[in-house]
Amino acid sequence: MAPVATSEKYAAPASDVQKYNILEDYQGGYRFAPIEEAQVSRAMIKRYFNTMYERAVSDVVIVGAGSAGLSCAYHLATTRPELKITIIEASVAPGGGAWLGGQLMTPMVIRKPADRFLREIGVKYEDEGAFVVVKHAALFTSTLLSKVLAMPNVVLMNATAVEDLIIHTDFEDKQRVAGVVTNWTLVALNHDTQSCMDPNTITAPVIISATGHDGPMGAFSAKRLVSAGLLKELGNMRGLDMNRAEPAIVNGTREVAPGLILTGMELSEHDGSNRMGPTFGAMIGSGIKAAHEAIRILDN
Ligand code: 48N
Repeated sequence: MAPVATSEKYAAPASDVQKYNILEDYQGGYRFAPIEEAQVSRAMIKRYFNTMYERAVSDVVIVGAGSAGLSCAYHLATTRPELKITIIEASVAPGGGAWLGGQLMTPMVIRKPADRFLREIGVKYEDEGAFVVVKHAALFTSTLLSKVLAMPNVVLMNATAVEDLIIHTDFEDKQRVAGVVTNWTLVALNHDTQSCMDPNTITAPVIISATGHDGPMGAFSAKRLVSAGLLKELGNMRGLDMNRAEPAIVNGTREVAPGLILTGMELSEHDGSNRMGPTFGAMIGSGIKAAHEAIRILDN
């Protein structure tokens, strides 16, 4: 196969895409199309910083790409494909706590009626009556993640931490969450080791925070509401009670401060609701409810 001139866009037209047969190519000495290093860097730089520029003003920012944040993003992006949805995830690897079921065991339990969502995104499961079991939590999370990332109106900025909220005060002294303050996570974790490393901002009329229950970076927005004087104190997540916890989280998903919706386990820290342990139906239901809350706010 003659080398492709570097100026040409090397993308085999769909009709030519055939199964790779490395042995066939290998006979003549396996070759890639030639490239200059600068082309690789510029391909990344152009796209990444264009996205940052374009998403400096988003319609909805979702903080946290765990099961609640991703379920919310999926439902919002499919329901309202015109919305510019920007997901900020502190870890390099999105997915939060949904890569395993519980105690490092891999199957994932999802109580009905949340199994409807599995059928919607095409994840197979075993039906156990009151609940279903996905053979590996990573099957759920990777499928959901792939669907969310394939949506043209969704952008994921991972390895990026929300390190503050933008809170505007109007002339009547009313406060509203109006965006997020971000930094690359490695920068956010090293403010004490380097001189000032000022952050970036993303403004949006609706922020949905899904940063999980308490932990090094967890319950971020709930805690910030307290330190910013918008919430008197945290309710603090209570002990495990599956039957109380799951409906409380789904039914409690709401706009907790003007412009800020809490979803998933972050809500348990805000409200003081119970935890449910290794069952994930409420994360799906809460994420979907948060999407509806966001639409309600945007449409009013
Ligand atoms: O998976 P999590 O932690 O949070 P949820 O609410 O999506 O799902 C919770 C669920 O996994 C459980 O905890 C289960 C049901 N167990 C309950 C129980 O009883 O123990 O995802 C939160 C995501 C993570 O990926 C974090 O990295 C990210 O949020 N994150 C942030 N991203 C950006 N900026 C931040 N400040 C930040 N803080 C957390």
